[in-house]
Amino acid sequence: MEPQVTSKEIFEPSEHQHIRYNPLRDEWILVSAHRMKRPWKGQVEKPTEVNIARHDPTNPLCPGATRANGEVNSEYESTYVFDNDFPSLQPDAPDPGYRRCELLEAQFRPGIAIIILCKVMCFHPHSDITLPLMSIPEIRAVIDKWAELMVELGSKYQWVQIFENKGAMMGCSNPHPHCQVWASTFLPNEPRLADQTQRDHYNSHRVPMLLEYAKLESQKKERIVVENEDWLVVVPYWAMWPFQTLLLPRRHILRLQDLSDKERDSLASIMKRLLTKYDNLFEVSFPYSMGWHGAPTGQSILDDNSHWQLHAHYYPPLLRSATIRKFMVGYELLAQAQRDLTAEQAAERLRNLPEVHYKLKQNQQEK
Ligand code: H2U
Repeated sequence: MEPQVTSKEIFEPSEHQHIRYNPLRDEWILVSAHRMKRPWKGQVEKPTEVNIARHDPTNPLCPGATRANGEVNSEYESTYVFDNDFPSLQPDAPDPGYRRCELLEAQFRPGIAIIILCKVMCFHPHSDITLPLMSIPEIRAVIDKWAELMVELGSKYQWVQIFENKGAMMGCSNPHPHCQVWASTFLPNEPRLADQTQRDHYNSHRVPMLLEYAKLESQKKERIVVENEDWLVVVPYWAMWPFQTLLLPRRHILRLQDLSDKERDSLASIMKRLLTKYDNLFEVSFPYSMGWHGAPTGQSILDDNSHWQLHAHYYPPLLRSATIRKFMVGYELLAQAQRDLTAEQAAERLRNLPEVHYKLKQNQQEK
């Protein structure tokens, strides 16, 4: 016999457990916000800030430095892109071909060679700066370079994944501001799933899922962190990570390269505002993994991709302080994702934070 609901209390999402549906991944998240009330005896203090040199000639990502393969970087003054010297693919590795025997399958699309091209893109010549501390024109240069790489690599590769791992906590090996770009001849799992769920939604509603979602969020206003004329950032209803956000355009846009001049400027502005709030939350350079998802490219460019909507995911691991992170362990690994504070509570905390970076405020006070 199934357990029966016996409570006479009125349901409050911030008080009572419930499950929320993630339509992009077709999965459920357990929300148990009452757990935030449990006593916390763990660490809360801030780690001491490490001083990063503005220029270190031995750092392979700096202008003029020599990289692992002996190549010397140019004396770049804005963004700088180079082929990763430690790519996840060896260019001359033998093709496994298509193999299938019962439960052992290699190469999910027969006849399509698995090729991945890995690039590193530096955002700025200085190592002691991060995106929220860069100027709007400097961030705009990053966006323009992203769009350029999407066109260049998208002409050949079906999926171009732009992603930034920020902070040692996210496995980033170098503090110099940079992201990576991996282009592949196949759709990796996450975009393959997002392609399917968005396609299913479009087929039954005739409107792109994330366009409809952005409209809903901009009416409800409960989960918005920052917004402007062209963009909005929400803690999605189905967020897994405590301060996870979703960056969405207000109009239907397939890919980064389709953004207008004005939309690129407003994107630079909203990124700066969001990332400043992130840093201000625990007064630390906020770690995260972020990445762009847009309509597939390569041989898919001529297909009807109306179901796609460009968006960026930000997945930060921190929960309670600059050092206390959320772990996706026990229940998450073995059953399903679970979160303590609700998406609405996380959005409210981020929304109420100042838009002046704490480091700039400190500098002003010291003067
Ligand atoms: P991450 O710290 O986010 O991994 O980025 C640094 C990247 O830079 C990493 O992928 C590459 C590493 O392979 N790299 C080079 O391509 N050449 C070097 O000389 C050092 C680092």
